[in-house]
Amino acid sequence: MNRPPHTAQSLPDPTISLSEGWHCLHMYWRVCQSQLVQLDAAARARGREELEEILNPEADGAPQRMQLSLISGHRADLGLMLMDPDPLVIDRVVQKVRASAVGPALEPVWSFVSISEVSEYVPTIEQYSERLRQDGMTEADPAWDARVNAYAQRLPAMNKQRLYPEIPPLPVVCFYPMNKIRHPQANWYTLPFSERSKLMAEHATSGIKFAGRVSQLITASTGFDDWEWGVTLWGRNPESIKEIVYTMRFDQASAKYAEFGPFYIGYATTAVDAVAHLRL
Ligand code: 76R
Repeated sequence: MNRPPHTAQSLPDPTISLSEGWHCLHMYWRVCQSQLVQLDAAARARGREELEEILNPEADGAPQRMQLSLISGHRADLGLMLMDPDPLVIDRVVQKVRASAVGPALEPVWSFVSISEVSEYVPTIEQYSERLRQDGMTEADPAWDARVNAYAQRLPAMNKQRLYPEIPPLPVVCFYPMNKIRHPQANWYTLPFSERSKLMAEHATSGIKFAGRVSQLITASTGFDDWEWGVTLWGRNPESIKEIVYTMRFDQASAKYAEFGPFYIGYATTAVDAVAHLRL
């Protein structure tokens, strides 16, 4: 699932890689039965083998991250999340699927293009210290140094996970896009930074209660797709997904300012299992 970093020989074109972070694509296909039955048995067998190779995250030239899921419901059958410094390495996978022998039977039904980032609301060490002060702590407090140092130690690894995430070993995968609204009565973009920061701190406090049960990746898509962020959640079980999405709707940042797009819920799988499950 997680591959070692690019070698010097395979560094992406610097003009289309990011100064930091990776390109990300969420791609969804539906199996088109009327096309599938038109393929003869040899083409289907060849197509299955091709897919197992194209969708193998360990294969040479595969993107840095690639996770397959089986999607519930009629809107899609197969989901693929891809991340890489080079957007064309990501696109190559999609084109290979299309060009495979079973490509005609795999109808792309949705996709979402985004990039990883460190949000502007992730507190710097100074902002974190300021929050401790607001909570009534002072530098004289015996726990002050421990708290600030622990945050300073945690921050680089947390930022690395936001920019170059490892895919967590959790079986349930949920994806949905979201915006912060610009309604005359509730316009996120006219709030001062201090107010937005306060709301995001409340959001983080409610989210952190799910540590260990749900892992999240927020990818940014302003200028890349029709929504402003993609939310990828990995859950230890299905009910944790329902609980986190429900709970976080009560955060002021979501209750008042968020709107959501379609939700895709699926179960992490391998290429070999996906091909068998989809009866290709
Ligand atoms: O990353 C951090 O831990 C720092 C705090 C934090 C930021 C900056 C954080 C924590 N989030 C941040 C940014 Mn989040 N998040 C969502 C959703 O369904 C909904 O209501 C909204 C979708 C979920 C479920 C979620 C979960 N978060 C953001 C942003 C970017 C804002 C920007 O940059 O303008 C969005 C759109 C967003 C949305 N968030 C957490 C979580 C969880 C579980 C946490 C705590 C986890 C942790 O800190 O380890």
